[in-house]
Amino acid sequence: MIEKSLSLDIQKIRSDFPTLQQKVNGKPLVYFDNAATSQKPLKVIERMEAYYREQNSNVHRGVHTLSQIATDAYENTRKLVREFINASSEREVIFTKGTTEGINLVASSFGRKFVKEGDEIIISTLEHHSNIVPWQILCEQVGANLKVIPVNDRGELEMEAYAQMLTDRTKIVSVAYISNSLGTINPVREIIELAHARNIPVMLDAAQAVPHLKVDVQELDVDFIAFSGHKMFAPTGVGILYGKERWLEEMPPYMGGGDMIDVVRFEKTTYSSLPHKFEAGTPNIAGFIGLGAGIEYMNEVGIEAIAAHENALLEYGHKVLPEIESMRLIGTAAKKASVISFLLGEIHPYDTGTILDELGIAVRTGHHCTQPLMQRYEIPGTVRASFAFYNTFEEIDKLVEGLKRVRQMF
Ligand code: 7TS
Repeated sequence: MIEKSLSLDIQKIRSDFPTLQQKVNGKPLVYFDNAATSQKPLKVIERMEAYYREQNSNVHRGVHTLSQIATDAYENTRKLVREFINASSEREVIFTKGTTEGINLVASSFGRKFVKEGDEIIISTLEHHSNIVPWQILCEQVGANLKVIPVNDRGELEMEAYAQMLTDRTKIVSVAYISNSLGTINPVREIIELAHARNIPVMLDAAQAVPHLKVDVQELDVDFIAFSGHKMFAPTGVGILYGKERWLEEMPPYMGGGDMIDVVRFEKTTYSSLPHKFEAGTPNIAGFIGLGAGIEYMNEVGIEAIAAHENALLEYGHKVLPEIESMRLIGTAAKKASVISFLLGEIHPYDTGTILDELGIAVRTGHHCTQPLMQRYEIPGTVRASFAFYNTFEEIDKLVEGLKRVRQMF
């Protein structure tokens, strides 16, 4: 078995995740919905509980001891994130609610400052709705136009079309690093180089990338990235927007309120310096402390080992799933990560998902918040199995058995 050749001690890792220990519908849980949200290790759960039990206090606001402890723990996450993505400064690490808020922040704030009537914004066909709708709202507000990079039948971006789309009117390019529906790893270096040749900034939706591969913002030379804590073994409701300081300095605040101000006067208010200029109001303190613990956990396992194990799972899945009768893979790009989307003959994805659930196998079914992509393939949705480093080859075998059962029932 391929697993034996890998360095990860999967059984030890699995024992760190309480949710993975349970039975669902009388069967040991096979959790293949990691692209929607990942499970949380004890380290994250216990760290958040410790904050609420022993340290609960607001941040940045008190001279008292607990507030200082809470602030230090909270700000320590910013340091961990900076190191994790290799940002050059903590000023470039903005705390958000998640990927969705990060993209909305850039569309709203960058958009207000830099996007005017007749300008163009480039996205792609395979975007999650959260990297489509904020740009559509901006375009409607200012009279700008949205351009969409097409995808080929395998689920890869058509790069020649992209190169031709870039014009002097293009103000920003925003694309997914990895597609949540197909698993395609987009050629982001090339996308960034082509845009930068015309001084156009690039935003990457890195929600599906950060949990699976090393993202180094300086090496990529990317202008903005957004990602979510809950897909990287940390809690929901916390996320990160990275932005190059030169852009963030020029951009106006997104939300007004406490913490983001310097001096408030009715005549004129001045704002905090970065990163707090973009962080109004009391944040999800326990959540960010949990995010720090999640990053520490990923660092302990090692992103290279994570990627190697998940690639082996993906390779195995791509080998055994097509052996099932009438299996149609949706998304067969040359470069993929952690996601296998498929349809089984004419069987509706929802029916497949329901039967798999009875067998304790959790997959996601539907359009995965990528309706235009489903339209591109003229399908209502897919069944999606998405892997994390705690998944095993045996679990993929169970999925295959489950799918054979589905076939028999229809
Ligand atoms: N971008 C991508 C590529 C995503 O996969 C998701 C969530 C988001 C943005 C939005 O992230 P949020 O944390 O702000 O909600 N993707 C999925 C999914 O594939 N199934 O459920 C959520």
